[in-house]
Order: sequence, then structure tokens, then C-alpha cells
Amino acid sequence: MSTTAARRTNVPDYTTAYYFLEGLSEIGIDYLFCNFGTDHAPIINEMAHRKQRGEVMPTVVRCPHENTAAHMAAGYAFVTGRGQGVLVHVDVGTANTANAMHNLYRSRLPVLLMAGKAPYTVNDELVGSRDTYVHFIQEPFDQASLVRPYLKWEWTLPSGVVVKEALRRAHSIMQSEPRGPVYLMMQRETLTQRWATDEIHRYSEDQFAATGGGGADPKLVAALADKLMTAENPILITGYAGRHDHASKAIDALAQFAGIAVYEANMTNNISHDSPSFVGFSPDKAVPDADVGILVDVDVPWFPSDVKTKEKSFWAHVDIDTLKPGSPMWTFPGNLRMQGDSGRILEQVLEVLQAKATPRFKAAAAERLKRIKALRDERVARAAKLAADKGKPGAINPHYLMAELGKVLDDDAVIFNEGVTNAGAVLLQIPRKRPNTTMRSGGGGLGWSGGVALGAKLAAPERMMVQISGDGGFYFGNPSSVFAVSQQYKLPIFSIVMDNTGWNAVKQSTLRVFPEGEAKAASEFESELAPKVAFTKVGEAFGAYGEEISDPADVPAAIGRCLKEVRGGRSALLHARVTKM
Ligand SMILES: Cc1ncc(C[n+]2csc(CCOP(=O)(O)OP(=O)(O)O)c2C)c(N)n1
Ligand SMILES: [Mg+2]
Repeated sequence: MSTTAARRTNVPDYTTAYYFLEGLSEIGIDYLFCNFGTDHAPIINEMAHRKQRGEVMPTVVRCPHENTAAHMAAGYAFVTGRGQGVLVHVDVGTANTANAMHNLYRSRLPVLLMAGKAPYTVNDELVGSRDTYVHFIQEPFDQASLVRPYLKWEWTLPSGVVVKEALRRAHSIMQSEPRGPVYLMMQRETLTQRWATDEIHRYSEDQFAATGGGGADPKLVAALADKLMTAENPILITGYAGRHDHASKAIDALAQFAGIAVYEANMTNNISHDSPSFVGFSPDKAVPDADVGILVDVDVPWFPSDVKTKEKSFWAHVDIDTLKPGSPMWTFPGNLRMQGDSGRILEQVLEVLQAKATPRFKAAAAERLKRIKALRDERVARAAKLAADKGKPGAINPHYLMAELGKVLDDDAVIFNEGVTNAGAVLLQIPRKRPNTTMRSGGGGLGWSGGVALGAKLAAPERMMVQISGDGGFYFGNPSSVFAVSQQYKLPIFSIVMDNTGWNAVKQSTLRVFPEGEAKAASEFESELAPKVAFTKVGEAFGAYGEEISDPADVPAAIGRCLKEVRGGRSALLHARVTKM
């Protein structure tokens, strides 16, 4: 008997969906953030089956809105580095994740997005055939196109026999650097096919591991070290190196050894803000004078419309993603570019530099560090001055509010900064000691901070997760879904809404383009939102503690009460009426 024939006589043991759940666990998917539909009947059935049998499968977190589901995966990956699964309903559920997929892709966070597809049989030929109205209208020609700009890989599962192989491949791709989203689609007929256990192979991590970034070509490393040896005004700008502890350490060590001023751009905090080499969040004043600059893991180091580099300046670009293939244009200088693990590469640079360093170099570097520290002290003094003005009733100063918050958060707390035009106040007033404890989205899709904070809380329940958003951003975040998940899964977060009565960013953008335009003359910026909203009630509907403040005098006590509630196990929502736009 041929092998194929032998297979046919085998008793088919389980459905594709059964192996699918097993395969997810095998690739390290511990959580499935789900929003279900008719496409998931075979999966839901096998979930019950596996549970009954006491077999492993990912824990399901049901999210009332897909925006929450996908952003929870983002938060989980931000804290752990590990992509999880998001399971949504055909084209419509996928469409609802598009904003989050943009954010995940731009933040280089891994996620395995999965969705059903409409069944392909209509006459009950196979188990799972079309049996309801929506099956006939939920099949677009190109379902993946809804999120394709934000994907590293996509596939429709052609047969259950390759389900574990497909999952392993999806996993290797999402976890390989630069990390990002992948998308797998599946039809019901495929999920209900039956297979004997010996037909479904396992694809172990040993043989299909994800790839990270490595070190750099020693010649390029030496070239950068040479430039640093003679630099007079070296600066370093980084955006997301701090996601790796070793990269954070390498930046700080190199900067202190070579007297380099370090600046942070979106999206996380990278070295301790107490470091003598850390200057601040805007390199605009430093870029025109820098003779040697290092861009490290950064997407937008400055806005070229505002800042020009010095003529004949030398720029090194060290990045896990030097090419930025997801962007049609990328315009920042790189006399030499080294793609790889930025921590490793900067360790290499430091090693070479240490070997070359002369007493003269060391003295010059120490002198520079003094100047850098003076810049740093200026920042600290400026922040204190800004926070000293508490604002007035109905117009709490965001700097004061954030400074008070900063006083009571510990170093392990994570801040999800969606403050938009008040994001600067968050950065300036809450200095962080540990890297990767402040996140801004690498993308621009508003409505991420609630879901991300929840996912982070799931990954690190012992840490305080603080969501800070504008009033506009709060709406985008589907807050009812966020607080519902918080309540159902006991994931308490601290949410702060800085309500300036509308979309200040939109107003400011109009003023930047047309400083003396009609909009300004008429004071019509199309930016005001409903003025008398009681946001706290949204949280309260789901058992969260709510508090509204408009008097600066109430700030410290209100923050204290909210933190106490969160520590006690339920979310708190602080609605702060801040300086109006
Ligand atoms: C999904 C999405 N829609 C629209 C925008 C455009 N947008 C950018 S900032 C902004 C205003 C946000 O308002 P708010 O959160 O209150 O912050 P503020 O500008 O008032 O500081 C808008 C609408 C966006 N970034 N993302
Ligand atoms: Mg606003």
C-alpha cells in the first residue's frame, strides 16, 4: 500500500482547528485577543474540546472592540518582546484593526493577526459551508488589502495539513528583526477538515527560530570610532533603542566615555534621564552644530523643515532597520549605515574607542560631558519652572499635573503617553530612570493607549500602567471596550484624560500652515468637541473609579485616590480639565 493510500485508511483524528490551537501554543502564543464571528465556529468548538480534555491552548481574552484586542497585543509585546495572537472576524473585523495594525507596524511590535474568510462552499458540500446571510457578502476580492501596508507576511491557509508549518513561519517572521505584524486567514471548511495525528508535523523553535540583528562590519565600526576620536560636538539621537536593556546600557556607556550628548525622539525612553549624557527630547538646537552625529534606532530624529545639519557634518546611522522599507521616503543622513542590533554595534564601537583613546581624547570628552550636564540642568530647571505654575480652576496646567504624577510613580511604572499636544509635558515632567517605561506610539493612529496599557498589565500585573490621553484620543480608544476588558479580566489601569476641550493638534496645525489665515481671523478651527462631557461615567459603567478635577488644588489628592483604587484592583479614570486649547 502506498503511503498516501495508507493515510486514507487512517482514522482522521482531529480537525484542523484542533491542531491550530495546539500549534499556537507550540509557537509561544499564550494569549488570543479575540472578537468572534461566524467564521470561528470550528475554533470555538475545538476550544471547548481541548479544555474538556485538559489540553494546552492559548488563554482567550474577549474584547468588545478589535481596536482593544490588537492594541492589547501591542502592549503585551511592548513589555515582553513577544508577539501574541489576535483573532477577528473576516473582512469587517480586520478593518477594525487597521488603525492598530498601523501602530504595531510603525512601532515594530510583533503580532499574529488572524481572521476567518467567508466559507467557499454554498451547497453544504463540506462541514462549515455557507449557512447565513453574511457568508454571501463578507468575501471581498482582497481581504488582506485592508491591512497589507502594515504587514510583513500574509497567507490564506490552503489546507489543514500545513497548519502548524504556517503558524511556525508566521511566528518566525513576526519575531525576526525588525519585528512586526503578520496576518493569517482561514476558511471554515479548512478548519473543519480532519487529520490523523501523524499527518500533522511539529516545527520546533530549534530549527525555525526567529533571527535577531547582529553586530556590524569591523571596518565600519572602526570608521565611526575614528570620527568620534576627533569630534568636537558629537550627538546621538535615539527613538526605540531602549526596548533592549543592553542597547540602553551601550548608549549610556559610549556617550559617557566619548562625551556625546544624547537626545530622545519618539517612541520610548532609552537611557536613564538621570544620566549625565542625557540632554532631552529635542535635538533641534544641537543638530546645526553637531560635527558627528549618530542616529540609533530612530524613525524621525528631527523635522528637516525646522532644522538643518551642519555642512560637512558626519552622520552614522545604526539601526535594526536602516532601510525603512515601509516608508516611500526616508530622508535622514547616513555617511555610513550599520544595520543590526544597535546595542551590539555600539558595544563594538566603544571597544574600539577604548583601545584608541588617548589622554587628550579623554580630557576633551570629560570637558564635553560638563557642557552636556549644564544643558541637562537647564532642562531640569525649565521643567521645574513650568510645573510651578499650577494653572487656575477650570484650566489645570498640564505641566503641574504631570509633575505631581511623576512624584508618586515608581521607576517600574509604565506610562503610555498619548498626550498629543501635551505629550511634551508628560516627557518633561516625568523623568524616567529605567528604559522602556514610557511609550509613545511609533505610529500616528490615535486611540491606542487604553488597549496597550491593558495588554501591558496582562504581561506585568505587578507594575502600575498609566494611560495618558487627550480628550480626542480618549474617544478614539473605544473606552467602553477598554474598561469592559479591564473589569472582566481584572486588569486595573490608571487612565488620565487631559481635557483641553478638543483637537488642539488640528488647530495648531492650521495655525502653522496659515499663521495669519482666515481660520485664525475668524477663530474657526473646526476643533472643539462637546464641552461638558462627564468622561468618568464611561469608566463607572464598567466598575472603574472615576474622578473629575478642574481645580489645581485637588490634583495631588485626586491622583493619590486613583492610585489607591488601582492598587486595590479596579481601574481609575481621572478626567482633568486642563488649560484650554
Ligand atoms: C485615528 C486618527 N484619526 C485622526 C487623527 C488626526 N489627529 C491627530 S491629533 C488629533 C487631535 C487629538 O485630540 P486630543 O487627543 O484631544 O489631543 P490635543 O490635540 O487636544 O492635545 C487628531 C484628530 C489621528 N492621528 N488618528
Ligand atoms: Mg484635546
